[in-house]
Amino acid sequence: MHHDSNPFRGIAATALLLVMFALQACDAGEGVRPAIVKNALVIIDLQYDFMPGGALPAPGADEIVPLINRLQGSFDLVVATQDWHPPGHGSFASAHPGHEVGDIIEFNGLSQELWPDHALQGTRGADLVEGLNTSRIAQVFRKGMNPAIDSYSGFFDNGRQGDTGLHDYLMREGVTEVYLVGLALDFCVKFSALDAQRLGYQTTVIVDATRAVNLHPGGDDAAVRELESNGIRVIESKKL
Ligand code: VGL
Ligand code: ZN
Repeated sequence: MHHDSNPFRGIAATALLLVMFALQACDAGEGVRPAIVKNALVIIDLQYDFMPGGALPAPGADEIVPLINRLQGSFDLVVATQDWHPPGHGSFASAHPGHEVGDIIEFNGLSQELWPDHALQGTRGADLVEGLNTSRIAQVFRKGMNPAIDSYSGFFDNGRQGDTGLHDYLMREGVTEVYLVGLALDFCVKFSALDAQRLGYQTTVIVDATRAVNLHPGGDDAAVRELESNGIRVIESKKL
């Protein structure tokens, strides 16, 4: 009998193909990475006022700039946020006579920590630091323009009324994974990461590329615990 005339060969080949097809279908199931993953590096508030010597410094913030420049090359897309307050912004202690920096007040129905004047539109303190390589930054999303509400997250204001357009932009670009770096870990990085996670992005904070203001001692450790307990990955850049 000739090989080619063996009918079992054809049946075996068909069965094998069916098994392979079934395995592939399983692969596409839940819990498996989608075939197309696009990641974005979101650089939060890398501005002079959050640098040592600035109005609201995060100690060591200058040290993360070269690292953030190096990291950019590992991502499909790079975007940034910029805190951008008008004079007399409601988050400034100076806008609330009788109160001082660090006080927590109720402001338009929300709990508001009071800050020194910072990130004033058009001032050098609000500029992104010159050491930051901006050649790959596709867009800068400004926040904190509404004097009646603060905006820690790069996605939404603190009352989740207004949004910056960052989510729409990332969706349009097909981004599924968000990596966050910048300032400050215990405020704008943390709240941006929590929103990214809630919005459905696979979310990672690269912790050595952040610094905290630590207005409350231990703010950085508390922030890391809160991020991790919300399912957000907190990694060191060397793990990338
Ligand atoms: C920030 C407090 C007030 C930040 C901005 O960038 O983390 N923190 N405004
Ligand atoms: Zn601010």
